[in-house]
Amino acid sequence: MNFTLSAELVGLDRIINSDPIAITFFIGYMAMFASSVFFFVERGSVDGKWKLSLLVSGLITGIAAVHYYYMRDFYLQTGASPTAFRYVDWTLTVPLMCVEFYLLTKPFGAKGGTLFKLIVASLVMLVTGYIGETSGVDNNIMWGIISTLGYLYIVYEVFAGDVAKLAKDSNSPALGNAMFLLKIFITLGWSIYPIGYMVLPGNLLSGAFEVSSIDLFYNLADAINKIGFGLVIYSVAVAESNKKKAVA
Ligand SMILES: *C/C=C(C)/C=C/C=C(C)/C=C/C1=C(C)CCCC1(C)C
Repeated sequence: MNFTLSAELVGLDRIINSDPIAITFFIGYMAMFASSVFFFVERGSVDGKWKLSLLVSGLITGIAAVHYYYMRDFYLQTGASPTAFRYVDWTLTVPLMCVEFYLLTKPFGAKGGTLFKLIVASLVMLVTGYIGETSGVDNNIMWGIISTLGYLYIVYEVFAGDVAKLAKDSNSPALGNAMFLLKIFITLGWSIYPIGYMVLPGNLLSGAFEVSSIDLFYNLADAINKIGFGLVIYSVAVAESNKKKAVA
């Protein structure tokens, strides 16, 4: 008998023959999906003012799950990087992470202007990053540098700007702990992305890894940053809700 494998089966076969990148697209999809279910369900068990934060956490992983669903198929069928899907996903989810910083510090006086600046910085970072990834060998270092300026602005806001000041003045140990962890996420966790980007041909780390490993970097970073970030928010929400219960 003669078999012709459909594109889908060829893709699945590639996974079975252990293509680590394909596997991380699968795990990424499932982990994002499961995290969304978790955040949406747990929304019911925290205090009123934390429900919005958990909703946003669930939206972040939910939006990512949908994009991973498509990115996984795209990768399986073409073997290429799903760059456009990736950036559409980030353009929605990174501003939502800025919203999380805003919601955390809002009870202590955060202003809409701070949120606006964070969102503008994240859009500068992502739009110039996308141009860099798609504009070819000649200019990707330059676009990468402009993108990094947007990134550094976010780091500045969280370490020394309005977000940092409000968190400090809040006198809330739960918020203090959460901010400590979120700072680790945006410095160490988020730095995986520019490292991945530098693997592009013509960039600073080109040749150090296979170009295709850029997806491995991005998939790993997304799982850490989206799910981990959400869990930190969840832990403050639970701690603050219990505190209130104990007082009552
Ligand atoms: C859930 C997705 C997240 C948290 C994505 C974050 C993405 C970045 C921090 C990307 C940063 C980049 C640079 C700082 C320079 C090179 C281009 C980028 C866009 C990869």
